Amino acid sequence: MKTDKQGFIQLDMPEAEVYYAPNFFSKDESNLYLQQLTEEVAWQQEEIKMFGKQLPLPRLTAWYGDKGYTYSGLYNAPQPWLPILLELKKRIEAASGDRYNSVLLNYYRHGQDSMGWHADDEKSLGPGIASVSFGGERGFAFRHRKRKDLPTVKLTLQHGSLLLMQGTTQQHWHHQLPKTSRPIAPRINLTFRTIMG
Ligand SMILES: O=C(O)CCC(=O)C(=O)O
Repeated sequence: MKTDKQGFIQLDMPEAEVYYAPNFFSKDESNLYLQQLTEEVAWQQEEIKMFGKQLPLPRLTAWYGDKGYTYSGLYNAPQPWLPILLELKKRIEAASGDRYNSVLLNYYRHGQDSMGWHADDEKSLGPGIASVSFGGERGFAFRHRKRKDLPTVKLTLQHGSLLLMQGTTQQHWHHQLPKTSRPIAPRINLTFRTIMG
């Protein structure tokens, strides 16, 4: 691992640009953001069609920003930005050098809420994604899409951390947030994105 951007660790991943800042937000700020986001965001229980059945997503979600977005066959109509989301966006843009026009929020109620292996590689998405975590610490993993010789890269996403996925990361790597049987506090994740066009 090497440090490149100030305050970030660069993960050792070929064909990717992934940077992690475990304490991007202070503990006090993080506690406040966690509480405000829990209360202010319009959390929804979405369903997806799998194996011919409508199944609830294993997490609550919300989509805010300038543009709508489709993933896993689900269209997300954008809700207008909340002041707290604009405040977070500004701070993250200053650190990452990218600009975002949308944010997907995920609320993981407990260890059985999760996100399976995927890449955020839709054609309409810009390459820079900034992922912010508040609440219970969860494991997170990257797996190269083709090279089986490369090990899975694992990290723990801390309360108040920022993970930047840039460059060709989504083209070459999948990521996931696995389930855990450990008792775990609720967690909120925000992925700031750029929808093009
Ligand atoms: O909750 C997380 O850290 C993962 C979120 C994620 O992979 C996504 O929104 O695409």
